[in-house]
Formats: sequence, C-alpha cells, structure tokens
Amino acid sequence: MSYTVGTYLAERFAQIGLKHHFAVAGDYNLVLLDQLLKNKDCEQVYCCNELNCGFSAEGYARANGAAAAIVTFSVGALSALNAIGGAYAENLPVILVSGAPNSNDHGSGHILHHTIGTPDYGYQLRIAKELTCAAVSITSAEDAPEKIDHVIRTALREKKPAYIEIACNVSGQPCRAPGPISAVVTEPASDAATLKAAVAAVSAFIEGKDKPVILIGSKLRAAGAEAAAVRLADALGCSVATMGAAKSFFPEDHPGYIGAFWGSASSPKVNDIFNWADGILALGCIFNDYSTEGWTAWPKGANVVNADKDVTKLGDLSFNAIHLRDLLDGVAKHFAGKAKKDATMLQYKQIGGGVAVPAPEAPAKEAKLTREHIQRTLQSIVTPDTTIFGETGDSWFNVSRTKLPRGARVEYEMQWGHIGWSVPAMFGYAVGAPTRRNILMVGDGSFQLTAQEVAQMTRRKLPVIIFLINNAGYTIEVEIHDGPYNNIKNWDYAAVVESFNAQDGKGKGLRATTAGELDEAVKTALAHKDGPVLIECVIPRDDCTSELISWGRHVATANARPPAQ
Ligand code: TPU
Ligand code: MG
Repeated sequence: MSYTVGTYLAERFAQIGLKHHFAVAGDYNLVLLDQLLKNKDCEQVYCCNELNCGFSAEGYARANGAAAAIVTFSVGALSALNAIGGAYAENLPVILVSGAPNSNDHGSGHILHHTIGTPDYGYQLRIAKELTCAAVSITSAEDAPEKIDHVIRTALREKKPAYIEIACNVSGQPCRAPGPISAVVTEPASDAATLKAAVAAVSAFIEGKDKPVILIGSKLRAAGAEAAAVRLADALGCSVATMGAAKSFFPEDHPGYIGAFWGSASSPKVNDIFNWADGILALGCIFNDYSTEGWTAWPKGANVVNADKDVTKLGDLSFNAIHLRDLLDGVAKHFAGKAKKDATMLQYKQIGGGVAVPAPEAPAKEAKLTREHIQRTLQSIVTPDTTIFGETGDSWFNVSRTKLPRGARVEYEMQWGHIGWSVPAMFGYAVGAPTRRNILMVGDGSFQLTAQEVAQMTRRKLPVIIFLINNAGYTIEVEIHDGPYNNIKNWDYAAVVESFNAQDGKGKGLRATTAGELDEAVKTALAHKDGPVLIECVIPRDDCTSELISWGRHVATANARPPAQ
C-alpha cells in the first residue's frame, strides 16, 4: 500500500482545498506530522501554543472555507478545544486532529504521561463529542479511511468543527488509498417538495406585507447564501440591515443597505425603519443577549420569518432539509418582474436616512490622540481588498462604524466572544489570504491573552497592520460592571512586538500618543511589506464610543435580572 493513515489524511486536506494546516508538535503527534509533511500541497504552519493554533485554524477557515489544526494529546488538545468551541459557535468547519496514546495502551491499565493519570484515555474524545459535529478515535488503519471521510464530510456540510484522534503508532501504518473526493464534498440537494412549499409560504408572507425588511445574520456565510441574499434584495427593493456580527455579509454599497440593526448601537434611522416595518425576513440570524442588546432588540413573533442555514420557520410552519440559498432564490424568482416591495426604502429616505453626516474636522498634529481620530484613520485605509478583524471590546463598535467599499470584509467572533481570539485568528486568516490588506483592531486587555502569535506573523513576514488600543484596561467591562479587576498591568506593546524579531524578524512596533504620531505610524505601516506593524494607540480609559456605553448598560441590566419567583 502506498498510503499511510497520515498521508491519507493529508491528501483529503489538500483535496478539500487546504493549502495549509496549523500545528504544535508533541510526542503523540510527531509521526503524524512527518506524514503530513510528505504532502507538498498542504503546508505545515506552526503556532506558539494550542489555543492559538485552534484560533489560527478558525481564522484560516474564515478566509478559506475550512481548516485543520494538529495538536498533541490532552496538554495540547484541551487548550485547542476552547477554540473548537469557538468554531462551533461561529459556524466554521475546523478539523482538530490530536495525537493519542499507542493503540496497545488502550485498555491495558497503563498510566501514561500527558493524561489525567488514570488508564482511561477516553475523556478527550468524550469532551470533543460535546464540542464538535463528529468525533472519532482511530486506533487501526483498517477503518481509518471511512472515519476520516465521515468527519470531514460532516464538518463541511454542517459548517461546524470536527475531531479526529489518531493513536501515535497508527498514523504511519499502511492504509488504503482515498477514493474520489466527491464522496466527501458533495452536499445533498434541497428536498424539492419542501423547497417548493417553503418558497410558497415565504412568498405569501411577503405578499401579505406592505413594509417588509431584510435582516442579515452571521450564519449567512455558513449557509453559502450571501449572493442569493443580494438577489432577493434586488427583487424586493426593500431595506436591508445587518446584525452586529454580520457586518460585511451584505454589500454596504447596495442601494437597499441601511446599516446595522443592533438596538441602541444601530446605525442612524435603522431602528425607526425596523419599528415601522410590518414584516422581517431574518436570514441566518443569531439572536443572543449581546446581539439583541440584552433582549431589548429581538425581532420575533408572527411578523418574523426565521430563515436559517437549512431550517426555515414562520408562523406555525417549519421547513427543514432545504438550503437557505435555494429558498432565497426561489422567493426572488417569485418576485421577479413584480412591483417592488420598497416602502421601507422610500420611508428610509423620507426620514433622512443615508444622508452623510459631515465628519468632524481632523485634529491638529500635536493634539492628544483620541478614539475618534483612530476611527478616522482606520476609515482612510480601508480598500476593497481589506479585511478588518474586530476584537471584543470597543473595537467591535469602532469597526462597526467603518464604511466598507465593495469587497472589504469584517471578521468578528461575537457568539464565542473569547478575548484574544483576534490575534491568532488574524494570523491564520493572513496565511490563507496574504494578498489582502489585513488589519487588526484589538484592545490592550485582549492582546495580553494571545500576543505571542504576532511572532508567527513576523516569522512568515505577513504585513498585518495592528491597531492596539491602549486605554489602560477592560473598558467594555467597565461599561458593563466596573471594579478593580478591570485594571490591567501596562505593557510596552511596541517593544513586545520588536522583541519577537530576535535575529531575523522584520516586525515593527510603533507608539502614537498624538494625532500626528498616528498619521506617521500609519504611513510607515502601509509601506512596510515584510512583517507586521503594531501601532500602540494610547487614549484615555473613558474615551469610547457612545454605542459601547448604551449597549453595555442594556447588557448589564439583562445580566442583573433577579432570579424568577
Ligand atoms: O476596548 P476595551 O478596553 O474594552 O478592550 P480590551 O482592553 O481588550 O478589554 C476587553 C475586556 C473583556 C473581558 C475581560 N471583554 N470581555 N471580557 C471577559 C472575557 C474574559 N476571558 C475571555 C477568554 N473572554 C472574555 N470575553
Ligand atoms: Mg482596553
């Protein structure tokens, strides 16, 4: 046999379009890593730790559609599983592969290193089952092909993470050859009868409304329905808003786009239009406490169609086994050539929506740096090929305010909300999409969790621009609930990044305390092509967006609800 379990896995990775996989070495996965290295179509990329490795893969999946992370047993995998929980929450197919104890040790009563010290090594698989859509343990080459194919197929279909553990003595064992990849990647079509019924029901719903609107949610990409949503918006001519987490999932230069719907953090006039509308088509939306601003902005009831990746609900009807994109195309076809359902768009214009508010004048060069000037600067460098990662904190709202030209993308992790996610995720994304203008906006508190992954951007010479907002603490937490725990130890962030250079790195760390210093730093960053540039932007602790203040108050109120009687 010319394949091994490891080279079989590598070939499947390459066949599903992974040009890279992320790894941290450990003795349970070394032979597996050797096997993966044999495949020249899927490069091995290293991370500083397994949490970051998981998040790097998560970010890569955002750029590339899927990803893989390879770690060692328990000490590695349990850290990576946090990021896998994140991939589940964020609907990203990340395959976590863990090296595992020798197959002869399973059931032997032996105590092994890197375990909790009992002879049952099954706990990691049991944990992984809770956090993935498919999880398998491979202890023999005999059934490795079907187990590997099952895991990858399920992850790609469900857009969820999956898990494979491979006994360390099995990854190099001879294995049968992979069959055609279509067996793994072909999705079943929508059920025709259900699709027809769903299209009819949703079309009738819209026919019955005078003032419908479309709300775009963050699962639209996982559903593969972004282009279909544009076609539906074109057919209806109504207003379209994006939820907080779904920024850039609908083109902002589309004539129907009115901005973000996010309670008091909504774009101007959007709440007015949503209050006025008589029907909401919610496409791939996640309504949680954050996105509904503490349950105060939660569209629900008879006037809402909830159309998700493969389930659509309206009134007392529920349809499943249909792809959202097929539903949207069916409804768009129904309305093609009919009178536009554009009342919400006319009203939006009537009440002054879309009228550009003149930007405040740029400050003098020597003026102390403000959040507002950071915002202006970010806006000035966003191009159609830009991707911005917005970390948890006021970065969410700063990025949310940024106007995007067609093609520009924003990546958020609002369902999982792990501070520090953005640094490794931006690294993984930049590995997958190195020619885009990759910009990261991250707070000082978040950066301290995962800062070391900037070293991997330096190692791979990725020209990521990092705006590090040093506001001396956890301002988002200050706005939700303040206390001494929201103060953090200050770092010399610019020096931290320079220290990663050691002998050969080309990363740059700059510090801006005035408007002029930020302008200069950004010029340097744009010209720097062989490594990341971190610009430490020093602003006062309370210099935050008004959205953060009002959103924080609503979330705090929801958190503080007393137990029900
Ligand atoms: O803009 P700003 O100052 O709010 O951002 P920064 O400095 O990054 O602070 C973020 C503060 C924060 C915390 C501590 N936001 N959420 N949390 C709670 C939290 C704790 N641990 C993890 C892993 N994730 C969290 N979201
Ligand atoms: Mg901060």
